[in-house]
Amino acid sequence: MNAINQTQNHKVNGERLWQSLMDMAKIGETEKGGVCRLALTDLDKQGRDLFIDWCKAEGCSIRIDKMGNIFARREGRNPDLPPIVTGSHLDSQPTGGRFDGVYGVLAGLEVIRSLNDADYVTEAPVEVSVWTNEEGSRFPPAMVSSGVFAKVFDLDYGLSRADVDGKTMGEELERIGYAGPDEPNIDGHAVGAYFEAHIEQGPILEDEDKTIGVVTDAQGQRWYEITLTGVEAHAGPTPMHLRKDALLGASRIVDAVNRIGMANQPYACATVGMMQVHPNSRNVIPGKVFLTVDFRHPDDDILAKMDKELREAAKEITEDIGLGMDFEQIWYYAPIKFEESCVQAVRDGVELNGYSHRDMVSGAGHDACYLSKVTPTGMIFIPCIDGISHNEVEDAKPEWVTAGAQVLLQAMIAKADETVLENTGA
Ligand code: HGY
Ligand code: MN
Ligand code: MN
Repeated sequence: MNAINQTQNHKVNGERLWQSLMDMAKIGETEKGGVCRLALTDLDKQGRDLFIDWCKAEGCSIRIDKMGNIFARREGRNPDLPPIVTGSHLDSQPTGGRFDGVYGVLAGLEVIRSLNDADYVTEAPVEVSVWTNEEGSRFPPAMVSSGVFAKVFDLDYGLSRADVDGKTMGEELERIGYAGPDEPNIDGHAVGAYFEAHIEQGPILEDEDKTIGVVTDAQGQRWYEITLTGVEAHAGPTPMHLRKDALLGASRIVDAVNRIGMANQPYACATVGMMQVHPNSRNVIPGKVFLTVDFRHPDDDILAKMDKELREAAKEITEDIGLGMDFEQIWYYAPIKFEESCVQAVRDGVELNGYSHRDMVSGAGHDACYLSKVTPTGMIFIPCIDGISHNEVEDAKPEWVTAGAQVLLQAMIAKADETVLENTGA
């Protein structure tokens, strides 16, 4: 009997998980039924505190590292084995939903609760992690703390990430009391394997009426910050041909970004999500515009081609109008392939429960993308209603929430017991 079959008697409690999701959603809840819990705000602290209280009630020990990453640990029979870790993030977008990130954290807590219900001790320890600032909304880039843990970024880089008001992650971690003592990297904290459960944040699973996405890959990303400088001038007396209108330049770049996305179909994603116009006064020709670009593609060569096309377009546009330009790529990671034994553990868990499923490439970035650089990693997707996410209406069905946690429980036990099952030839 292989490892996953040993787990078939263990069941999660879907109602309990759903209730925890709804309780957590009260923290930072918005009028439209979503959440706004930006990284390292007081509301993020409240969510972290609640999660830690729930974990302590389950007998977990708690570790916090210098990036504020939280690890709730349930001991196994063999403390010398590296823990099998699951988790995600508690920070949200400004108009975020009740499931993005939170689902993976609380599905992990449900694994702990279910193991306690069954009074079952795994061979390896099990941990649930909360990664600081996954969204990269308040402090760009995204996934910065799992990136420090995976040694993609150094600690100083991580702590120095600043928001639009100049507040750094380091300062805000101190302020909310989550600047932990532990080294925030894989060297100081071995991980045997990592699983992350997450809503798909797109329409495929629901469209195909599939309950689980077995995530095999994640697309790569490139993020840019562009500042265009023209000449502020009076909107009345300044003739059109003498203007150096920074917003005209920005609008042409927005159109170029969209054209590059459309020209690299299928799969390319191209978004300008943030723009600041200065002085933003209706009768002043804008002298300065800041905008962001988010490119994604599962093929690294095409992502590089999109990068080249953007640089050429921006250069041509700014020369034509006579604008200054500061163009910076602030973040890049190549497409990710998740590790076969973890993907198989997810697939086995799905088949053991008879859930409908399909393989998927993740369109979104997740902390699992960086964990995959330092430990065997797999992801489990569940559908979300109309595929909508990063939106206050984000929603999921209780049966999907339960199914994803059930697969996570079985994959975690299979991995945590792998050594003992191998020795007994199970
Ligand atoms: O942008 C992303 O893919 C993720 O939501 N941070
Ligand atoms: Mn997320
Ligand atoms: Mn997100």
